[in-house]
Amino acid sequence: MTESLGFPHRRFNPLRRQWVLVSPHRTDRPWQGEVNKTSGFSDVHYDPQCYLCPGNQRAGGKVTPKYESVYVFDNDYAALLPESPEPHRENAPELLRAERERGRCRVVCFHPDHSLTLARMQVGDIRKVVDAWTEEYRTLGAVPDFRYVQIFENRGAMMGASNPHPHGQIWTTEHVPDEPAAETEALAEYRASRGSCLLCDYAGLEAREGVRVVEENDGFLAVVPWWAVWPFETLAIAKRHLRSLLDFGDAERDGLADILKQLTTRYDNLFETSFPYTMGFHQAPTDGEGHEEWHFHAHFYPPLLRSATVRKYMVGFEMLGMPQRDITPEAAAERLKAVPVVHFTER
Ligand code: H2U
Ligand code: ZN
Repeated sequence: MTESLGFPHRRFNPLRRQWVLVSPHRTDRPWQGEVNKTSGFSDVHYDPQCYLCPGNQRAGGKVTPKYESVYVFDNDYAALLPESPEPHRENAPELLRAERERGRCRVVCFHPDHSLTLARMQVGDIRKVVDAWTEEYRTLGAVPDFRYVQIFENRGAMMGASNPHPHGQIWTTEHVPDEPAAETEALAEYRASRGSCLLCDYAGLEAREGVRVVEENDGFLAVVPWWAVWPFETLAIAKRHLRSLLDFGDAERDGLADILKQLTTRYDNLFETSFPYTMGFHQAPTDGEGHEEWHFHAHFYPPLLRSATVRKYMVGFEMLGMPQRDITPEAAAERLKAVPVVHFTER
């Protein structure tokens, strides 16, 4: 790392094609290594009030069955519906545009045990979740009207998760949403102009430089990306050029399960708390095109900055100008690498 990167500068995100302002001097203060007073974990394995625990009542009189590993159901409060009429207004002005958006929302319970999280689950059980995600991507993506399948997890109240029970969501839409649409354009343009894949090239670079690498296994490389916006943001990149979950072999499914376990464990260990985040996969749209340019990856966007309670706010300049971060991605990677690999609740 050159010393000049210790001063304010901006870095380019070639995947999203936007800049991030880096202000490293703002958190030059020594690291306190603060840990949380309570772990944020419950040891309640079954909560009679939880609508995701096996055998319990959900909204609208539905019952969550007594499932034993992974359970997927249609969201009772779905943001998208399979049928929705074309919004139509007589003489609608060009500046007041609307379009129909059809889709389907699913909820994925990762495990029947209420007290678990990805970080505290066995890799073999996370592998079952990977298999379920793959089947959901396959079947939802096969519907001709659905062009994108967004798999994600909101973890922790700070990120708006409504329930601590280990679960994620899948939203499928008629149009490719803005984030993956922007990435599709960047990946396609890079491939057209250089004849190689942006993320294959980037993963190679990160492996050589090493300073931003947090975790690695046979299938995946996890880094705090050069262009990270959130303090401890990470990007897990498939080592092979895999367009989507459907291109995964057995080893890569295991590799994804393992990298999720390792990353979430490092996050929890950082402030000895159940670390909040939004995590999700970006992969090829399901619009019937080949999408050779697509390269599967997972984004982790965690809000915490200095402790279990002090978070980064994306306000002011970030909302009106551009994203900004205080610690360098290299410093964040170093901290994530420095924590033990065993979960703090098991030590
Ligand atoms: P989040 O914790 O990420 O919000 O996901 C939980 C989802 O579960 C949420 O989208 C749904 C909510 O709509 N839900 C049901 O489908 N049925 C219920 O009985 C309660 C909540
Ligand atoms: Zn529960």
